[in-house]
Amino acid sequence: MKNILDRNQNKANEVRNLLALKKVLMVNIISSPGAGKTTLLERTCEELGAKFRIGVIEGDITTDRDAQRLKKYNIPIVVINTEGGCHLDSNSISKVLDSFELDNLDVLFVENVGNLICPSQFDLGEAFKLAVVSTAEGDDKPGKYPMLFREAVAVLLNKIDLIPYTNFNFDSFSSDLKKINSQIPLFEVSCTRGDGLREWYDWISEKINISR
Ligand SMILES: Nc1nc2c(ncn2[C@@H]2O[C@H](COP(=O)(O)OP(=O)(O)O)[C@@H](O)[C@H]2O)c(=O)[nH]1
Ligand SMILES: [Mg+2]
Repeated sequence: MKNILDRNQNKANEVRNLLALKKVLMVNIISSPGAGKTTLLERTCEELGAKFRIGVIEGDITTDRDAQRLKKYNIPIVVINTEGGCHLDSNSISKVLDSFELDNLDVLFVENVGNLICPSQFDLGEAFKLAVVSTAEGDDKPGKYPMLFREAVAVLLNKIDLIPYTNFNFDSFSSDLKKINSQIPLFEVSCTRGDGLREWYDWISEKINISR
C-alpha cells in the first residue's frame, strides 16, 4: 500500500506542477453515490459556463452516463472508466490531461468515483478536494468517514430540500464536522431547487480567479 501511495504521490506532484504552469484549477469532487456531484456540475456549468472555461473528468466504474448529462454545455469532457476500481488515481488523470487544451481551460472539475473512503486517500494533483454529502444519507457521515472531511477544503451539504422528510439533525452533523475540521466552509444547498448555490458560485469563482 505504501508503494502504491508513494507512486501515486509522485505522479500527483507532476500533475500539480503542470496544472500550476497552465493556470488550471483542478477540483476533486468526492461523495458517496447519489449525493449530487453531477447535479452540482450541471448547475455550475449553467451558471459559470459563460464566465469560465470549464473542463470535466468523469470518473466512473462503467458507463458514460454522467458525461452524457453534461454534453449539452459544450465543454470538454473525458470519461475514465475504472472497470471496478473504487477511486481515481493520479496516473489515470495524468494520462487524460493530453486530451484537454490546458491553455484554454480555467477550471477542471474531476467527478471521482462515488465512494467516501478510497478517493480521500489518493492525491490526484488537484488544487483541493471538495466533499459533497447529502441529507438523505444521514447526519453521521463526517463522524464515520473523517478522512474525507479532514482532507477537503470545503463541504457542500446537498438536498437540504429533503430535510423535512428525513431525521437529519443539522446540529449533530455540524458539530461532528467542526470536531474534524473546525474552520471548513460549509455550503448548505439544494442542487435541484437552487437554494444556497449563490454562495457556492461566488466561492468557487473566487478560487478560479485567484488561480488564473
Ligand atoms: N431532492 C433532491 N434531489 C437531488 C438534489 N441533488 C441531486 N438530486 C437527485 O439525486 C440523484 C443523484 O444525483 P447525482 O447528481 O446523479 O449524484 P452523483 O451520483 O453524486 O453524481 C438524482 O436523481 C438527482 O436528481 C437535491 O438537491 N435535492
Ligand atoms: Mg455522478
